[in-house]
Amino acid sequence: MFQKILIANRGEIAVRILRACQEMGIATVAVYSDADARALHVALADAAVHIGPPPPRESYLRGERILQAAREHGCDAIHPGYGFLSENADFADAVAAAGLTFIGPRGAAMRVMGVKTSARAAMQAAGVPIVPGYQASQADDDLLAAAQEIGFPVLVKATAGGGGKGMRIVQHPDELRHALASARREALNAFGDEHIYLEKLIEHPHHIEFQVFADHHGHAVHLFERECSVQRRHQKIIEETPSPLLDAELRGRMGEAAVAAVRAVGYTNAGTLEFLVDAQRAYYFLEMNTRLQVEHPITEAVTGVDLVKLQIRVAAGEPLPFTQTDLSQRGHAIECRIYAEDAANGFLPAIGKVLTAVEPVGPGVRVDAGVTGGDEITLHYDPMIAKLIVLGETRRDAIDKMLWALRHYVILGDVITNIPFLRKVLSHPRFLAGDATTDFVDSLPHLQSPISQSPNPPDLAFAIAAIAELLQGSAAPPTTGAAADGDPFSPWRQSDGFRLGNATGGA
Ligand code: MV4
Repeated sequence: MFQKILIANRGEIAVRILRACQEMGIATVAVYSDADARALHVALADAAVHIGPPPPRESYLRGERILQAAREHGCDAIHPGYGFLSENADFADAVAAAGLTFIGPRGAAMRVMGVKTSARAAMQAAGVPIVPGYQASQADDDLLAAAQEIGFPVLVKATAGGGGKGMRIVQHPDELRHALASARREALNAFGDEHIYLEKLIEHPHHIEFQVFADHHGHAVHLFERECSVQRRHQKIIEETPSPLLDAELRGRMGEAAVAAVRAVGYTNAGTLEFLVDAQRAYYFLEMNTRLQVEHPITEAVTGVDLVKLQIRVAAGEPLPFTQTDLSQRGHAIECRIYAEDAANGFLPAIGKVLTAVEPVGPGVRVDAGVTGGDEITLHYDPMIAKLIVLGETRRDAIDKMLWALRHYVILGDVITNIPFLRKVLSHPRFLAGDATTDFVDSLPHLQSPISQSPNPPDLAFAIAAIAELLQGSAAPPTTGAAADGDPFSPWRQSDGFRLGNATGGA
């Protein structure tokens, strides 16, 4: 097993990974930018290395600098978290070349999946259903002929794509040339690669992904699905498992396809197969994410598997401790992403300082937060404040528990949160019926109209308690001194009741 792991990330996921390391008795090294000198992940790590100014290009994306920090601190592995360097094949290869372990798949597997057309080809060869499409030629005339063959509407996609960039819906043959030109421009700008391909447009799909895991001994399993259809502009908002759309038979077939995909590319460690599922419940491979995902806790909740510990164990060469038949889904889990954004104002980031956060606590409630009282949400990074995860016996039970938890999550400060918006979505008849597709949030403009930000009576009680703490003068951490230096023993970092705003957030 590893002795010391460098965590090449920030925020809640860095804290999540630190926890797993601490439980396993593995020493930790954090990295941080100027913006994060006083962040929770820095305070909790055994050591921390400053890697540059706030912009990611100058800090969290500096692979060479981070690798150097790992070497200097005698780390034997690097966990990349999600985002930043997590799907950078060259970084994974560089870590391995330096004699350290990258906690994730090999660079080669990332490259196959990173190029969307090679992923489609690999999946087709493995017998995984892909969306009908065309990727043989870049010539406009060939693409037009192919689009006629596929049938309109078609979707133009970027070969190097992801996140919807370089994507164009084309309803009619006359629009294709123009769409090709603008998709190429956008793809070149975003990815430095203007290659495009065509797919048939799947209308009103569900977005359902499968968690997969493979070890270095030829074993591969799936850990069931996550329903991620509630999203806005390719930003997921609510995820749940099991998916209300799948029955045991379809779940079994999709899970088998996901495992076949993993085997076909010699994949190791944690990964996610994204599928679109249409109204007829036909499923199509969309893309593979070669990393741990933001929404991994709902899978942990229903399977009882700690995915981060498993990533570490598998990377260290241990075999998977279970087979497919050992795994099952128990209960129903939902995650809400708590963002500092203003739903009533076009979902603009509403950043600022979090004075005090009072997290909901109770059976089946988990908060993964990287931000605590006194921390600033800045424009440099994702404005996610925390992930709220609940586990209920049934879907209805989980929804009720989530609504309870959202009512009892108090975040005081300069930030506006999407909590009122989340409550509206969770109470909406279409969500309650399990009918939400990827266009659900955008199709309901009234959800985005002004929503009351006023807290309910239970919140008010928390707010008064928090203000009482502020009046005692204990809530604002010093801007210099122990906490500013990231001292983990600073009383400002204690969670034993010295601070009302529990700094530890966890499971
Ligand atoms: C699609 C699609 C419909 N048909 N492909 C969006 C991001 C990119 N990774 C793939 N995306 C889509 N591809 C076909 N052939 C609809 C989407 C899509 C979507 C997919 C998953 C989750 C949310 C989405 C929101 C809008 C569009």
